[in-house]
Amino acid sequence: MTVTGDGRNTATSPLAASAGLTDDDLLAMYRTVLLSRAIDERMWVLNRAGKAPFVISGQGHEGAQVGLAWPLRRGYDWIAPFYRSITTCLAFGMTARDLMLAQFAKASDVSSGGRQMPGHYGSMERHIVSVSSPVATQILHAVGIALASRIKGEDAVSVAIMGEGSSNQGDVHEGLNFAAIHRLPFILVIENNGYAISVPAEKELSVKDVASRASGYGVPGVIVDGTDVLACYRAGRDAVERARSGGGPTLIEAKVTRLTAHSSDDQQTKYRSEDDLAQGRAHDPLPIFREQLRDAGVLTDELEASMADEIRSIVEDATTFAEGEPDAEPSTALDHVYGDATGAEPAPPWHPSAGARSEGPAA
Ligand SMILES: Cc1ncc(C[n+]2csc(CCOP(=O)(O)OP(=O)(O)O)c2C)c(N)n1
Ligand SMILES: [Mg+2]
Repeated sequence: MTVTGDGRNTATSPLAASAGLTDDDLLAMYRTVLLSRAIDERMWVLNRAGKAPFVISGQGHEGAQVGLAWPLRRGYDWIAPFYRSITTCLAFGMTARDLMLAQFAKASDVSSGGRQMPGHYGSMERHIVSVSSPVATQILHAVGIALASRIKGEDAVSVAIMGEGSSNQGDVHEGLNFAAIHRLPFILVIENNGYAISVPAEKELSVKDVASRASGYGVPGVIVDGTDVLACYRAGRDAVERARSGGGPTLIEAKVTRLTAHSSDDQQTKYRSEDDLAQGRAHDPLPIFREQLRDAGVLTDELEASMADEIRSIVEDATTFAEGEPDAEPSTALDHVYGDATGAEPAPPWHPSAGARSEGPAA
């Protein structure tokens, strides 16, 4: 292992080299997966303790999310994520505090000032489009952003991310067709976990793979194993290069597993067999990635211990910090829902242009 003065590991194991990465990159990806899992698990504890009203989880999707997000340029490219995109948002620069502020719906929540449902992350500064509750609408936002990138002469890539159930919405046909015709710098990521709430994939789709639909738009459709982080990284990297260089859109379908119920309001043992649940657990990307890094000699006992300590303290800090932040003022509940009569409504408090705004429009 080659460690620089600032602690960076610049070594390149055969595993890292096979993806054009360094061991440091692999460790940073693994750390992101660990952090995402730890935050997610904490959210469930908070829910069961009566402190968080609703949790929607990314557990089981982390490997695909980290691999696919890694090749993007943070704060330059754009993502239009969905409610399971916790690892994607972390990989794209959101912090544990940001995610917890959203979970507790606090006034200082960067995603929406506590106005969105939990799990609906967003950050203007980081180019993360706020999650829309009606599924699949984000493809239209992302394709519009890709068109804007083209018109402005930039080379920013725009990515829409959703589940396989959502991929059946009409918006997806319109978005992908438009993006394909105009060869926009756009990527559609489908995280296929085999369920849309309680509906199994065979009752959502008449085909086995969502990616097979890509040919109907004349774009590449790529299927990737969501437990294989580096395969996801390569698929993401190829699609980003293609989009950035004018080659047009790609549809990537990552086969993942949903380790939790659909949300904290669901009980999946009502509709999934014990065998199905066990198969899902066997496809947990976290231990699979961990074993891969250990076998490659990239992850050592010492590194694991120090990462575990670091992550524990980050999650503690984020929880304590977010819980202690003030709730939004009830008098601001209707801000940004309707414009005021003068049209002079100030920017929302989480908007970078809002500055030192302290009070909402007159009621
Ligand atoms: C337009 C619309 N229809 C229905 C819903 C209710 N709903 C929320 S999540 C969901 C399931 C989506 O399944 P999938 O796209 O496979 O994503 P997953 O939750 O499995 O990750 C549904 C039907 C919604 N939010 N929006
Ligand atoms: Mg699904």
